[in-house]
Amino acid sequence: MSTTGTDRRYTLLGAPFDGAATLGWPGSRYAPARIRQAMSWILQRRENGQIYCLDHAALHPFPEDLLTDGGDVHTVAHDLEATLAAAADGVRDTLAGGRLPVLLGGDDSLLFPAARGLAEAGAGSVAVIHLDAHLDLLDRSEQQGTHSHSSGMRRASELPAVDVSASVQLASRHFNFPSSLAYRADRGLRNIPAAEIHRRGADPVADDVIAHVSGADRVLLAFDIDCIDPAHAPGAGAHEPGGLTSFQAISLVQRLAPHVDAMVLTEVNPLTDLHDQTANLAAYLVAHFVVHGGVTGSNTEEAGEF
Ligand SMILES: [Mn+2]
Repeated sequence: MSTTGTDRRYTLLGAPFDGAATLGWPGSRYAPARIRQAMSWILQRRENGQIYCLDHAALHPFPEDLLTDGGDVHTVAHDLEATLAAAADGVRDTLAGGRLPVLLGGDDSLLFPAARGLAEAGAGSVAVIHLDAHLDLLDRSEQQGTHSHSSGMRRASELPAVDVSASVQLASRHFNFPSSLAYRADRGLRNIPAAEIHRRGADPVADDVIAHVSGADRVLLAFDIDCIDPAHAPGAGAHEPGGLTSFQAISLVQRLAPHVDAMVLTEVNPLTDLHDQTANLAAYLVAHFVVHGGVTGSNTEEAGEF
């Protein structure tokens, strides 16, 4: 079970790389800069080490060092392997320094190094909570190779430390390869499609997920922005209708955050975005992740009556 407590602190790492976006639209290399810019709008609401969360009528601690910017990892545009290694090193080193990484892609090939970095940070098992319209379980193909943005979850699930039966995929929809179904069944990888989240609601699903991953020692939240409906997140690598609303996505992140040890947020694409709508949503997802995961002791009474 991941730790919760009062002293969790986060470091933002950018990975401005979309060289493995072998299908869909490239452009996520521009996301870290745009998400950081959107983040500054949110952070200016801090006062005296606190922020007021209107969703729960609560004051939350937000000390200066709750979220710091560790800069970009050393991506190498022509070298996928070097880029993935740099991202994994960044995640592992951040954890070794006692902080929790928030890795901003970049395309979804970065799921794999995020899982690897979390696995390498210590002994024990890792569960992955994977929010994505797609399964990303492709083994290999001529066009996409073995480590594209369609194979991140497949490669992560092959890491010895990853407990596949404690992992879960959320918000998938439409059609995928029958071989991916066979792989899921073979490995015991759970799937909660978007349709089920729409039926059951985000909070009951989040509670279910928290119970499902509770057997693992550490938990990765792998968030492909295309888990959200293109109406809410047009700046993505692909458009898959029927996705989560921005509210459902924020609700899931708020509830899951205390149980998560690292986050990777991928596929935000400023080149298909509309007035930075998706970069802004991504910044809010990160802000809710660190506010709700980083510190306990929020004071609802102090804020609740006004
Ligand atoms: Mn996807």
